[in-house]
Amino acid sequence: MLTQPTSHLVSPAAGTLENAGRTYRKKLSDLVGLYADEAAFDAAAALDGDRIVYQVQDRAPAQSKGDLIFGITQMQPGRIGDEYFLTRGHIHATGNRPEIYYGEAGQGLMLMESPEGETRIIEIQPRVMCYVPPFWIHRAINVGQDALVMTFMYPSDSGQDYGVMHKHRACAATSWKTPDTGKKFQTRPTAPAQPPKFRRSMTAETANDCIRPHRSHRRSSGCCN
Ligand code: S6P
Ligand code: ZN
Repeated sequence: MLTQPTSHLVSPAAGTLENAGRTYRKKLSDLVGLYADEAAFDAAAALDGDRIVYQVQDRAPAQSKGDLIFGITQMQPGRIGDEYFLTRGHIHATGNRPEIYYGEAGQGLMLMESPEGETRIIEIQPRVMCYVPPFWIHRAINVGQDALVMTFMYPSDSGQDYGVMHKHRACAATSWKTPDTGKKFQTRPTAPAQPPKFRRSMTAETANDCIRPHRSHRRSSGCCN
């Protein structure tokens, strides 16, 4: 039987998608291990662990290969230590599945890391479309003062692998403020704890720069939302 066409009003101001199939939210307390400054995270989580960092609404008309999942991500502005609020980040479980993000409101970054450890950053703002190619780890960051709202769509059989962020540490996919230099963000050099098989090399320099102690042993984001 054919799936029926549907229409979905996007509200950039509210960060919502009309007639979405599901909504989930990530609170600060859900995001243990994401931020470099663990003391700042612990303090913020103790103070207001229920604070919503981001909300996702999406619609999956059918799970079958060949269909699409589409939706909206609304990220609140904020920082933990010097880092802006960010999403967990993932690679698609079916690695060769791409994704499109489209800026609706606010100012953000899409941080991407290739299987070779190359980092790319695309600035997101209203009406900017960002193509996340197959096999690239991706994570969004709200670097603005207001909510960052992006719509997205990707093949329905993509799936998400969140474990990749722990396994590969994905240090490159992190940003922080540098008020002294006037830069809005920087990225950390890629430096996995144990270089995954597909990485070519890791220098002592980049290894030393990977200062983030990961907590994958404390809690894993798993593959569920
Ligand atoms: C899924 C797509 C988005 C993200 C959402 C939250 O492939 O990229 O729906 O799930 O932006 O990010 P994350 O990393 O917490 O799933
Ligand atoms: Zn994705």
